[in-house]
This record gives sequence, C-alpha cells and structure tokens, in this order.
Amino acid sequence: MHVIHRRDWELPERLATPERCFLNRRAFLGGAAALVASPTPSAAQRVADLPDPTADLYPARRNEKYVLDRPVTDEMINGHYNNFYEFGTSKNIAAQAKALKLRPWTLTIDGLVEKRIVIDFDELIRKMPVEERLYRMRCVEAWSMAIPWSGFPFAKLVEFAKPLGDAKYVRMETFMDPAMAPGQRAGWYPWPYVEGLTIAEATNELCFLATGAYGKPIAKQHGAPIRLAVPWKYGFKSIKSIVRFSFTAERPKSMWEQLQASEYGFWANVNPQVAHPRWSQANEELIGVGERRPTLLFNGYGEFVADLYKGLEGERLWA
Ligand SMILES: Nc1nc2c(c(=O)[nH]1)N[C@H]1C(S)=C(S)[C@@H](COP(=O)(O)O)O[C@H]1N2
Ligand SMILES: [Mo]
Repeated sequence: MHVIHRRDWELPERLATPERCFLNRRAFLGGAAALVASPTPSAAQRVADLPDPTADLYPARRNEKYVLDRPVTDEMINGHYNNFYEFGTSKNIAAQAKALKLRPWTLTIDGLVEKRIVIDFDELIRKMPVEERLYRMRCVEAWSMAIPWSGFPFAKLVEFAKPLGDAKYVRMETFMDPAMAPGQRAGWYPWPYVEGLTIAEATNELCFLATGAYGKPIAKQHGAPIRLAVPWKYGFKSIKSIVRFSFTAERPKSMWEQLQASEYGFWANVNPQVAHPRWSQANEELIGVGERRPTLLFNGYGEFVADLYKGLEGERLWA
C-alpha cells in the first residue's frame, strides 16, 4: 500500500528528507537516546478519544472554488507518509501518533488581543463555518500531496480573537507533552513546535485551519484536532495539533528557524527557482502517484497570495 516510487535520477532519501536528517544528526551528536518508539497507547486512552464529539460536522459541504490540477492523494498513502517529529522521525508515524490524547483539547488565544481567551476545541469549532476544500501541499523535501481538508478560514479565528491594532503577527504553538510524545524528550530540540504568519497572511482567504480530512475528523498523524493549512508555503509552516495562538508585534521565530535559519526562514513561500541550500526545488514527487512534476510559484496559488508580498521583495521570501 505504501507506494513511493523512486527512480535512479531522484535524490536519495537521505538527501530528500532534510528535516529528518538534521534531527538524526543532532540526536547522534548529542548522544540523545530520546527518539525511541513510543509505547503503544493504552486501550483506555483510545477509548477516551471516542466517540469524537465533532463527528457530526463531517463530511462538510465542499467549497468548489479551490480546485486541484491532480488527483486527491489516496487516503491510506497520505495517512502513512507524514512528518510529525513530536512522535519520531519516521514518515510512517501513524501508529506512534495514536498516543496523541485529543480530549480535553484546550486552546489559548492571547498576546495583543482585547481579552485573553481560553476555550475548549469542541466549543470553538461550533462557532466556526466548517467547509471542505481541496488543497495541494508541497513539502520543502520536494514531495507533494493533494488533500480534502475540512475546517474554517483562519480569518474567522482572527475575527473571534479580536487582535489589537498594534498586532502584526500570529504565533502558533503545538502541544508540549514529552511523556506522551517521545520526540519531545530530545532535549536539544527547541520544543514546542512554533510557527508564525503575518496577520495579513492569516486573513488571506486561502489560509485555513483544518479540523477534518477525507470527510471525517482529522487523523492524529495529520495534526488532530486542529492544524494549519497554508498551501502556498512549504509544508513545515503548516503546524499541527495547535494549542495556542498569540498575537504579537514582533515576528515570531519558528522552531525550524531556531534550528537552522539558513535553510528554513519565516516566509517559506514555494518558489521552484530558488533552490534549497542542499537541493533543487524545481520539481516534486507526487506521493502515491509515481510521477514528478514541475513545482509552481506559490505552489500554484499566486492569484490569491502574490499581492501579500508586494514591497517585500528585499526580504527572503522563499524558504
Ligand atoms: N507540530 C508539528 N507540525 C508539523 C510538523 C511536525 O513535525 N510537527 N511537520 C511539518 C512538515 S515538515 C510537513 S511537510 C507537514 C506534513 O503534514 P502531513 O503529515 O499532514 O502531510 O506538517 C508540518 N507540521
Ligand atoms: Mo515538510
């Protein structure tokens, strides 16, 4: 089922998976014995996740405005080719990610907002207009997928958060729980996973918070119960399993930027003409399809987002 076709002329996997490579090297150098397989989640815990109290929201009505130029990636393949470093460095992380405990799931909205909000995910989602959208996703490692996300526009969360006038960025944070997530026991790593957007980006119509995929609540390995989907940026920007949104005046520093600023910048917009320091970004492997295709500027979403970067040409906009 796990059909990843590789051809001679492709990058060997150790070069094409830089995020993992980097992690392994650091783990090795640091002598950290932390990245071990997670214990099997107890049956009691799995039972505690069921039934999902948001299941009735899916499948959501599809918004037909967002169209694909390729087939949707097979659900089984997509669900077994993931990056979720909190649970380890393998792409086949679905089994380990089952340890993710989904409820209660408390979200904090703070920083430069009218009033700090602490809200249960199940309560927040009932205030949001849930719809389905077909989006492409392009990892910085030169592979891509096409996913039927369900969720709501980030702009709706910003509306709900009521940021103050001096807020310019939104910083997002993943859960921090080393007892549950063995990858987080690697102490040399600047956990928790952090990402950031400008508020202008977050309120762009394409910017989406995904709570479902393939017509049901989002699977744990994809970042349940709520993850970002910013399809014009490299995949690492799309932070999983978010617990906190903070509105700030200063640009947040992402976890990848803290680790390796020369390779993973703040903007990280997809551009086939700007190579990663260690490989070309000119084309991509369509996971599960056995095909390589040219990568598109802004991952093909320029009509929606190019204007966001007018006047910023001096910045390092491309990963
Ligand atoms: N919290 C967290 N978010 C994350 C990651 C991660 O390891 N942890 N990996 C990122 C990377 S590198 C990619 S390519 C996408 C992968 O999303 P997918 O597994 O749903 O395809 O998630 C991003 N979000
Ligand atoms: Mo990625």
